[in-house]
Amino acid sequence: MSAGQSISPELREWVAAQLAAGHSLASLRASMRDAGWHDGVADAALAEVEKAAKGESVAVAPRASMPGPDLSGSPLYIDAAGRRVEVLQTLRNPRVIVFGNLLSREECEQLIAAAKLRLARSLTVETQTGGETLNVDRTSDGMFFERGENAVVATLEQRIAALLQWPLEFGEGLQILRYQPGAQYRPHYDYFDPNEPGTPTILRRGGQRLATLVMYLQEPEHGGGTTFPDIGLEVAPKRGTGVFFSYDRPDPATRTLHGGAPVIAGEKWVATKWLRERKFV
Ligand code: PD2
Ligand code: ZN
Repeated sequence: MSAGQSISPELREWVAAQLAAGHSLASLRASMRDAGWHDGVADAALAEVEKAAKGESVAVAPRASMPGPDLSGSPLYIDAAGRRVEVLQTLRNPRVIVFGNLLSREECEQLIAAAKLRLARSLTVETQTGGETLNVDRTSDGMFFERGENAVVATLEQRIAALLQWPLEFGEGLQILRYQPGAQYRPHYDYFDPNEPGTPTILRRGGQRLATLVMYLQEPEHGGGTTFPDIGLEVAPKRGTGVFFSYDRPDPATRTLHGGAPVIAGEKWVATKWLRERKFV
């Protein structure tokens, strides 16, 4: 088998889903080649899944747990690595939680100041290939911090891991976005679409995304709420607060479609933390 590529559980699942959806082996092989998979790996994955379909059952590990705060006892506050985070709103299905006092004013300002030096027009992960491209649906500017890149990022990541009861290493690097007037992020899902040929490549870095925490670092004067069209919810982008939502499968049935409404006046800054199934490398 070619160096650096192997049949991951994600690739196996993707191939099985495509075959179940009626795609031919030839079209799958072509999609996999376009997405950068070597022929040997593609053929081995196709053969393996075909074999499984004929007799042996393919074990799909159940998701043991999901990220999220401990809401037992309906707490108004949660001590997260020394910060008293407020629980302001909770929704069970889909799971959406609005937190207050998640970041101090100083932390928001420090994140913005450090991010400003590296801002560029936002890219999104391109699920056709697993690479990154400019996306017309997202007109903000952005950047990523490495995990633990500086003191404020490291502190915040420890807080998030404690609050959401999910290992720090399972989190992607923190993303910072700036929306100027007119900028928006059209409604989308944060999970990676299992039907896209680039998805197995993306999933090799830590599996699926399971949850999102959007934190508001600077509030605009008007507009810029985070919207959830399927459930008629709009979260106001108040500095220091954040909205958490989780999705236990990569499927629209999770009703986690969400977007950033256009900023009407002022500038909106957010930090986003995505949580994966496994260690994000
Ligand atoms: O900035 C937002 O409100 C927003 C909305 C939807 C951010 C994201 N998605 C994201 O970073 O995924
Ligand atoms: Zn999003």
